[in-house]
Amino acid sequence: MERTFVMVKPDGVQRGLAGEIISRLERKGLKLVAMKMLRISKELAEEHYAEHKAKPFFSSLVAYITSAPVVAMVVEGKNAVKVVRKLVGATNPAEAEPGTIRGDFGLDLGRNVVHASDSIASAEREIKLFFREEEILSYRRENDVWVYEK
Ligand code: IDP
Ligand code: MG
Repeated sequence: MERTFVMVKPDGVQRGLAGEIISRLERKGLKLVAMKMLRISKELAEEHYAEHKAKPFFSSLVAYITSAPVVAMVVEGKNAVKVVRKLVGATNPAEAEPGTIRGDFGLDLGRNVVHASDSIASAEREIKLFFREEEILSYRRENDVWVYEK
């Protein structure tokens, strides 16, 4: 099974959308295997968004993501990376399709409510940044026979 990293950003937590976002992941059939609430440090933010270091919005992005607590998760499922990116929607909430998290809950590029890994390699890197191996749970879900054909 594939794993991806999902995070309710500070605006999502402040606006009381953490439960709604977790609920959408659960309803899709995805399995939560790790979750924590934390206030991201400047160092962790810079590492997490390292690919954007040279971008003009980098310092405001770091300020945003460290401004208040976030809810970080590891989510597991068939094609989890791609499926979660679809649920999350386009980066700019103004362009994200209705029905997606960003399409339903955001208006501004700099306040787009949620993060999700964009590839399997990013997922592995981001999961390691936020979780120790022992914080990721391995457990059986009895209703998986109703989620997966095999
Ligand atoms: P993603 O979150 O959809 O993967 P990325 O291009 O990886 O999008 O950008 C990371 C985050 O940086 C975005 O989610 C958004 O919060 C922020 N961001 C991206 N582009 C801009 C911009 O042009 N202005 C302000 N913030 C931006
Ligand atoms: Mg990205």
